[in-house]
Amino acid sequence: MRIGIVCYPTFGGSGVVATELGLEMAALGHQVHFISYSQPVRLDLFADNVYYHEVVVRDYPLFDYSPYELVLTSKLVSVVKNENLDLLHVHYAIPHASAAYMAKKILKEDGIDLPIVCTLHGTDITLLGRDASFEPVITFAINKSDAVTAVSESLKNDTYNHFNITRHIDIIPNFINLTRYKGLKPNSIKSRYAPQGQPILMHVSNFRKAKRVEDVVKVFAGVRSKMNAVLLLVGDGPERYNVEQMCRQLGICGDIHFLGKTKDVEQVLMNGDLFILPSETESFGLAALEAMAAGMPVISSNSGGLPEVNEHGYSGFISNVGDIEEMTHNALKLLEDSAMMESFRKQAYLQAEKFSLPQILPHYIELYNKLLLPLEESATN
Ligand code: GMT
Repeated sequence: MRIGIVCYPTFGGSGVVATELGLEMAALGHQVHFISYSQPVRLDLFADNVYYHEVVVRDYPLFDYSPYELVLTSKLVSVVKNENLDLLHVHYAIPHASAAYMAKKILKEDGIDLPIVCTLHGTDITLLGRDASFEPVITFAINKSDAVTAVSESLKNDTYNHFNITRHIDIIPNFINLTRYKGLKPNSIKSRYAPQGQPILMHVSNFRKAKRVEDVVKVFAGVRSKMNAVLLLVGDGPERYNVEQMCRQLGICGDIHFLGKTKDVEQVLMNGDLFILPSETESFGLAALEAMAAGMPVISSNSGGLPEVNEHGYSGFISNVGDIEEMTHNALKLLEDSAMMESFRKQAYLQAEKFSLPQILPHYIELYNKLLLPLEESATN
């Protein structure tokens, strides 16, 4: 197959999933073309069968806002034609699905039939998509894609509840490449930030409001009042300043460390004991899955798709959004009982295995084949 993948190149989970999926398809011998405005963080350009096409938006004095979607559409048309792509898989509805639809229509004029797969990731539906300024376009683009997948049952339901969707949506959960974790051991991060061997609590996110990083700090403050521990905050974003302020107010700055963004999240996670993800909305929670792959139990909220990923009482514990008291209680329950912690560590990894690449990848391949088969049949007839 010759597949085009459109994604956001940044640290968000949708970009990570799109990149890992493309790299895996390339490893299986398919030709994969990534199309984005900057090189996706996880993209290995030296891997066989992998190509990258940058969408370059020029500034014209005429425009206050450069029309990225139009430039992307033209790029899609050009890459599909020049590279003979068989299908396009767009990740994140806005604006990728609508740009892909327009590209499809343009290509049709030249007799090219291009199937479009659209994967919904979360904020494109739960946040942006509901905005009246996007809603009609998103509804249309979802209804007109040839296949649509959502990363959790919860996201699928949200999509049906908030949009006038007249088509089938497949659920293909996010996945984890466990080989990235094989052989990794805790490294100097542990001795540097927890020199007395105290437990390390961790949180990884883009520090947006929806992540409720302040709740992470509150849970940590509760834990810290009962035992020696440190909190490592990984990532960066708009809420960081407020969170730093809060640490100062609580007088626990010395035990909270901001590590910033990292490309090496797997290695950092290997040093943690307990992961905290108290999000307000989370269609899946890839960060929780990554933590579990590193053998870390997860204390999370029950929002969106999190209960599908973090099994309560097995890979960790879930609580209502904002229930700091219960999250703190569950965190202490694990941290104070080493036998229980050990079982949960093992169970967290077993839970991650349910979402491992070999479990999930065949669903995408099956979907691609289903879309391509009718085209092959009509070409041979
Ligand atoms: O969480 C974000 O703000 C980023 C966003 C993205 O597009 O990467 O994450 C969404 O997609 C991830 C990958 O499918 C999911 O694991 C996240 O749960 C989802 N975020 C939200 O729903 C808030």
